[in-house]
Amino acid sequence: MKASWDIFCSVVDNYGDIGVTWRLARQLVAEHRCAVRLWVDDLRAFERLCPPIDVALPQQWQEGVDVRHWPAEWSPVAAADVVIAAFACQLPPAYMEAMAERERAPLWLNLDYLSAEAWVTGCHGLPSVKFKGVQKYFFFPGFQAGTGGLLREAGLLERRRAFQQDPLARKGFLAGLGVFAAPDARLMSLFAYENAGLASWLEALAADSRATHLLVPEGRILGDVQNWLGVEVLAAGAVQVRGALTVQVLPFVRQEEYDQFLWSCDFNAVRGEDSFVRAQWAGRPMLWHIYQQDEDIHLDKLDAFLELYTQGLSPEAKAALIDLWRAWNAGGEMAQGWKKLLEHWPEVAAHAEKWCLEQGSQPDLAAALVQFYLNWI
Ligand code: TRH
Repeated sequence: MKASWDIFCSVVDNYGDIGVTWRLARQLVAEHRCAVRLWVDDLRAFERLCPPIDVALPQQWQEGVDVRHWPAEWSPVAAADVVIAAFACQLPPAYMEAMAERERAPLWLNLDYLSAEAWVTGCHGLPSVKFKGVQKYFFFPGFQAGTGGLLREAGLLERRRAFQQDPLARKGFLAGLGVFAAPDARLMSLFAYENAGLASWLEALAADSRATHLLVPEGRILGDVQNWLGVEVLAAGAVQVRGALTVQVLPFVRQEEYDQFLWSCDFNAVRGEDSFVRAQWAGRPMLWHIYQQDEDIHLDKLDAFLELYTQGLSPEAKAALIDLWRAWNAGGEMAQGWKKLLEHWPEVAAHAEKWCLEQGSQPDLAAALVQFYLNWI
């Protein structure tokens, strides 16, 4: 019999919570033949990533996943064999009782935030709290052996490579989005939170000797783009040219398309957790806007990732990359850092592909979860 899985997703803000859990749910169904219920408390956020979602329905099937609206008033259901609380969300008390009532206790996991910090390896898989005899475990995604790995669908890197080696596929995909960049232009994507450093970066791109075509999906950074451009309104479809820089605003695309979008670009600025991982699978140079946390603890996470990611780069290229990422995450001046990065572009580009292949040789997160369950039973 198929193992049943319940994944609980509470959307705190933005799209990372649902982005990660939806991706995981689909993969467990498609590749591991699990029966998955995905409980989501905000179907509107879900709808942005997956437009067929009907926000009015308490239950619906999407790509083989049993999608449930997680209501404020919980109605009792039987607990699954495996229960995942994503990002430390609190399960409904009545569901916890249902877990305790099962003849055989379920495997209860907290799927944690992604971090490259060294302590993650030591904590991954450890027992956490207990509820009436039901043991909860920490499950940490990560970049190193000894962690739960990263979400990566079967054949993803092969599909990515085939796409990037096929200029017509790229052209066709971009044309479908209304993107017709000059053939010699550097194509870049920008998905970020509000950032005071953006103006200095756009300034540098506009003054560059090479053309840049910057694609900006609708979202939180748009206000800063608009201020720099000095325009009244900026919405999907807008194209503005300043010097060597063309800025084009795009609608938010569905999650599968976002991959091709990243694969199409020469450079990707991403944020949060899921887009950050997807940019790594694109095998192209990138810039991460990390999600801000209290007391700046996100900066430790940023440095831990940089430490890992830059291994094997020359000292100059390493310094250029680190300076640029730190400046971006401090809302600082970007022009110098960008110029320096351009000087090391071929090396940084080759390194992005190498990093992707190294990460791709490790077990993926869905497979690691299934294995954890099999070991546990
Ligand atoms: O949206 P994010 O900033 O999400 C989060 C949340 O803030 C969360 O609370 C925090 O814990 C977490 O980050 C670390 O960034 P993220 O994770 O990259 O999620 C964005 C999702 O949106 C991702 O699945 C990709 C998807 N996406 C599309 O489907 N289409 C698009 O056009 C774009 C730009 C993104």
